[in-house]
Amino acid sequence: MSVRLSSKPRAGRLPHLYADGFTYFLTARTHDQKHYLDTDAKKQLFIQIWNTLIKDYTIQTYHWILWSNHYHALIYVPIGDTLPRLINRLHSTMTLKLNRIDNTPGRKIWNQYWDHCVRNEVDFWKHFNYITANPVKHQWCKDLAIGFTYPHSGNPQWVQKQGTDFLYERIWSYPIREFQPEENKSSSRDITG
Ligand code: NI
Repeated sequence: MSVRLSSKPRAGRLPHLYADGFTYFLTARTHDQKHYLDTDAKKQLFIQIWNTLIKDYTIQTYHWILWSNHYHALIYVPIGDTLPRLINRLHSTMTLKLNRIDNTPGRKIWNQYWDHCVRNEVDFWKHFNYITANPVKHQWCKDLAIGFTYPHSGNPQWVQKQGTDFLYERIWSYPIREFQPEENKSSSRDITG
């Protein structure tokens, strides 16, 4: 396994280490958690850019969910270095496009992002389930079954591929209670754009 520096260390900043061939759980928020992605069209734009970039970097998406003010993704990253590049390009492109749409040049859209290197199967499924159940957590719905239909996520795709029983079984096997990655800021990165 090779480990790379994601960027040259700069004064006052620690170098970030990203290992090759690992699964990462990613969370990023908008600046001040404002609802900048508040329409379906803006969310579609994000998804379009995301799909293009992950193809470029041969990154694989296991699960994802997009809200108007943040997103989560569980991804496989063959070359660790490409993770910060993906986020930089995603965020800068979205910033440019949203500011063009809203006629707000120079507006800051994104804040920090958090990444977590998934270490084992239990960790993987807990993060997977965290995304699956996210529509309930964020009170989009009360019932998990309705959460499976949240359109801006991998949920409908997983339902189509494996069925709802599979998603229930995963949650039952790897409960997400007391698991709150969004509050773990130990690995947060500052990012511009
Ligand atoms: Ni969330």
